[in-house]
Amino acid sequence: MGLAARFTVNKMRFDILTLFPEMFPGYLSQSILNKSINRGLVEIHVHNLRDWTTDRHQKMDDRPFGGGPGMILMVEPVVRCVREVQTMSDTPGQVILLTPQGQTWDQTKVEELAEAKTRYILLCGRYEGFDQRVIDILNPLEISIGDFVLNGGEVAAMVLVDSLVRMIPGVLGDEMSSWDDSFSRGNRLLEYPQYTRPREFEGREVPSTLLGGNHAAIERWRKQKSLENTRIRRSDLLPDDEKTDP
Ligand code: 6GU
Repeated sequence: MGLAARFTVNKMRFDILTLFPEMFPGYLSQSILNKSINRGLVEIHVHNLRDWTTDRHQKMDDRPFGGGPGMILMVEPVVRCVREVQTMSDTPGQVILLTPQGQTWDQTKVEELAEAKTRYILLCGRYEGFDQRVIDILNPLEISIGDFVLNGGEVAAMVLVDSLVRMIPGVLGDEMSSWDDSFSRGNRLLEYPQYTRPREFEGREVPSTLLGGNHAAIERWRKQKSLENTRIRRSDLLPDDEKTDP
């Protein structure tokens, strides 16, 4: 397949639905992302949920039935917004609701989703959450970025965009491949240590193997350090055949 064909097929589109659209321009101007947008590999559209309200005060939230603290995002403007945004391109796209109640985002999910879909509609929550009927009607994929609570889904939406965009062929440049087998499909090990000049600093020397020019030996050293690092810090990431001590 030619380059042009590959890049057309893999173009990603994100529509971000939020009450705080002003949070995004700074993030979107970041180098890798901005370059990808300019090269036509990614399109990102940010929409203000408030634009889909119909009442005079642009009311988006209300108090929960049954009482309790906080405010709930109302079903009507949210559903109207998602449906209308879905018609703005030729595919409706995968609706993703950012919520601490969701499945935890990890590299396996990044890769699965990047392979399955090219358009993503990211719905950012605020306050105490969405009216349950938003979920019942839209049947979104519910995603959390970890077991902690954020003030809203916006930062999480940026995390999803950032990790998905790296999967587009051509975004990272030829020298790096996000699809490298040893670093994907849940087989990810932690990185090996890296060094650059000077060869000695405050009495600490660069490991001699890295200075020797024996590429097979360097490869072995790095693999060994990766495994060692992973065993010490994140043994949960080790593949089964590496789980016992060498
Ligand atoms: Cl996606 N949203 C919020 N509000 N908190 C979170 C989260 C999302 N993921 C982890 N914590």
